[in-house]
Amino acid sequence: MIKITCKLLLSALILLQSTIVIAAEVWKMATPYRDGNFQTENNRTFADDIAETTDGALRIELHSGGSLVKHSQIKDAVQGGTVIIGEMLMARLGDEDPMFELDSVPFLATDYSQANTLWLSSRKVIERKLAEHGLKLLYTVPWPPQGIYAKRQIKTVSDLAQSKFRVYSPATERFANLVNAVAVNIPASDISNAFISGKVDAMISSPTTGVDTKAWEFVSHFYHTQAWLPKNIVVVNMDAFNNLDSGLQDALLAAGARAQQRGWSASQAETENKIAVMQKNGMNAVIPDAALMDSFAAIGDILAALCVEKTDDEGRRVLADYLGN
Ligand code: PCA
Repeated sequence: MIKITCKLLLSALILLQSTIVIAAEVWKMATPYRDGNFQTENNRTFADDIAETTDGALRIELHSGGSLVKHSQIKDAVQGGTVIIGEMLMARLGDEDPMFELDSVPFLATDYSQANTLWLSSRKVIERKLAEHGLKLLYTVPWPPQGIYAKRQIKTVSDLAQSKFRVYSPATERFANLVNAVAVNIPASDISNAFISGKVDAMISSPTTGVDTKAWEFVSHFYHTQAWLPKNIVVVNMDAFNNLDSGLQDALLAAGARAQQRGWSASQAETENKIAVMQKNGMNAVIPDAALMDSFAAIGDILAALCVEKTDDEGRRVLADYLGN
């Protein structure tokens, strides 16, 4: 009798164990940008990669365009664990720590090579600071360089005075204030409506976002100022990450590393392609002349000084390391 009970117990345990192994972990992933955008598509490939390399033991379900959680709430949702994994623009967190908006200081890092050097100088500190917020960083991907969109010709940045300037981060809001524009915070998904309804009439963003929003339907000029390359980050709730077995943790980190590499290449390929699309659609997409660049650089100097003042010793060390490279 005892033997039979024992056997039953054993087979029940084996059954239970195998159910545990078979049960896949499914994570919802909140992302802010639209389908088709290179950041979203890179996230989708990342999700496919994870499903494949873990044989379906970990699956990520992508919810794009802020459909699961609005961009402004993704950080808190992942930190609090209501959503396990999410993407956001790092510079949005600039008010929490200036280190998060180092990549949005005008003319500090203006091409992919400089952006990469800045990333290498700041990576460890950023990873640690995100961990202090309960977030494990998986990968980061820059947007193409930022340029000015306007409804008419801009000779210097002071021509933006009194404009209703769409902003997407504390750093872009500071830029708007410095040029005496009215800063209006609008998520990427609402840009087109905001221009068409007259809520905004100028902005700074990448050629990618210009094409995503069909900028030719509401502005005539794009100035390729190449002012900075802000980065998106993909983070996972730290407890959820720690609760994975080490095999799945490794798979997640490896897929993250591949996503980072793929994302940087995709981003780099975007700039020329998307400028060409804007031109084909009749936009005046141009390299700005010295007067515009000089006026922008003067504002950039004020913002860079502000950044040095706001950051702590660790931030200043990161900056010194970057500038020394
Ligand atoms: N596009 C995003 C962030 C930076 C960019 O190029 C946006 O405009 O919201």
